Amino acid sequence: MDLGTLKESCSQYNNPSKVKLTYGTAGFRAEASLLPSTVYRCGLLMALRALKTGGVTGLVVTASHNPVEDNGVKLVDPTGYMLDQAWEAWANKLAAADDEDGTCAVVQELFQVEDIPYGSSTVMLAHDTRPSADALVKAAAAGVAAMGSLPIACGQLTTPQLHWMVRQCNAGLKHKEKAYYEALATGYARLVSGHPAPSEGLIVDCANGVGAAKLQVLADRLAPGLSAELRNTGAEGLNDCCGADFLQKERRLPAGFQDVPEGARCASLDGDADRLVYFQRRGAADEVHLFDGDRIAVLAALLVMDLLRSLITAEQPPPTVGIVQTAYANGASTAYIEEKLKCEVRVTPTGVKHLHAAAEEFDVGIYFEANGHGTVLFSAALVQRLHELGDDSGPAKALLALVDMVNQAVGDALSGVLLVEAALRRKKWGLPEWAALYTDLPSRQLKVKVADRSVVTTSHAETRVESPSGLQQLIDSAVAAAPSGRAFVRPSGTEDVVRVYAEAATQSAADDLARLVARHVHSIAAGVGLSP
Ligand code: 16G
Ligand code: MG
Repeated sequence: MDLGTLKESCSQYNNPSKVKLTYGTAGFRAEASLLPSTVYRCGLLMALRALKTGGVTGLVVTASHNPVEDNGVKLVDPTGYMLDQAWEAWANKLAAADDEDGTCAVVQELFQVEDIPYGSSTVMLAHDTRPSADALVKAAAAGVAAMGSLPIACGQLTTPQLHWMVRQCNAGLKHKEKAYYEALATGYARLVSGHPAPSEGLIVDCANGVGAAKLQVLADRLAPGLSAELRNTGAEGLNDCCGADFLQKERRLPAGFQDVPEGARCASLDGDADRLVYFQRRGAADEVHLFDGDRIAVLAALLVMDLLRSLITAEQPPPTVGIVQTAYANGASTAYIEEKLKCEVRVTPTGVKHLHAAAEEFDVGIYFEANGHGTVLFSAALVQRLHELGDDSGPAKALLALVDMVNQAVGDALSGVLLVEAALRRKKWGLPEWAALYTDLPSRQLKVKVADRSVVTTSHAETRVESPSGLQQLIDSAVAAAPSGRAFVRPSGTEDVVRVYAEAATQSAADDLARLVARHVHSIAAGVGLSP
């Protein structure tokens, strides 16, 4: 590495705004004009990460479900998972460097502390549909190139597609975008073969995001096996009154859905297609019945357990199945999983990296956040066993089809659609049967603006407040007074707010509980951390 050349390159991407961005729940996210220096430095970082690991890494320029003016980066390790958490501190340190000297100093420190070999590596780059993408991808590529490494521009992709491609590439498997569709489509076809398609097609809200074009390719590939009508597929209006995040937070019909009939089976992706929810119009107004990530997890568990039940042989221990949720999971879903499915539930802090890690501890780890991000992971040992059972076993073949169809790197709305459609089809179910599994407890989410959200710290997978002192006791007494009440608060990792979640036996009790807890957060946290 030539320090002079590196310094020259870094000086092109200094941070004139002096706004210091930090790695949030899933990477960096901010108003797009603030991002070039951070994205450039993420290019440096991922080239170094690739050198350190000896694999290919990835970087996606996206701000997911945020408004179109924002952008961000998501970073992909050679496993296809998110960047190793231990390296988030390096990402922050690089992002905080004042100028080219500061940036070069962090790079040198990284080489030394992480004992990184000199050489050349490869970083795959992708982006969503935002107008700010081109300049930011250029910044990322410049960062990779400044380390003497090779940036590979993969163009517009959904976030999960790039995760999938990086994973496949490092496993020495077919990893082009075409191979992605091939894997998902053939997996789906094998899984539903012999199970007739429902008479009604699916209507999908694509959030005017990158998922629209990609789902269209998949649907064309599967036609007539998957009948899907795509809406909100435009170049304008990204995440604007549409998309999975809108559905989950607002619980009302997205733009462009006013004419759908009451019973129609609808789904919604977010802007970078790593979240999925299903929904159904309810009543005349724009109210919806939401089928969130918790419900998708339950459906996935039913499918997996049905197949495993017919697979299990006496001589071998049964595969372990676990469902991983966060505190946001509706209490009714948790009760259903534990009491009816008799399946183990793990609760982790919010953020895919936490859920994913916990899911890896099972032979089949099903993880979903209520917001619709999740997937089903299969252990290498189970996959090997399924291959051994091979062609003689229908359930083994179906499970292997599931392994191909369900993105093993990260939650993926496109493979999620196929998962839900296949599970419903195999059970001959429509939305009513799926809805009837359990009834969600009424819930409410609020956000509270405070001077500094970091004054709120939590423990026990975000279910208890550690500081400011006294806040947890107030939450406890508010919860005790609400019928079937539960509430928690946590600082957001993506917005400058503290989030409040409450659920209770009735909607008005959940609303009251959320409001009361929000007031407590406001009064206790507002003064903490403010200079006198
Ligand atoms: C990010 C996370 C998502 C989490 C959300 C929470 C990933 C890939 N995405 O979107 O898992 O639910 O942040 O946002 O990890 P919050 O911290 O603002 O509540
Ligand atoms: Mg997203």
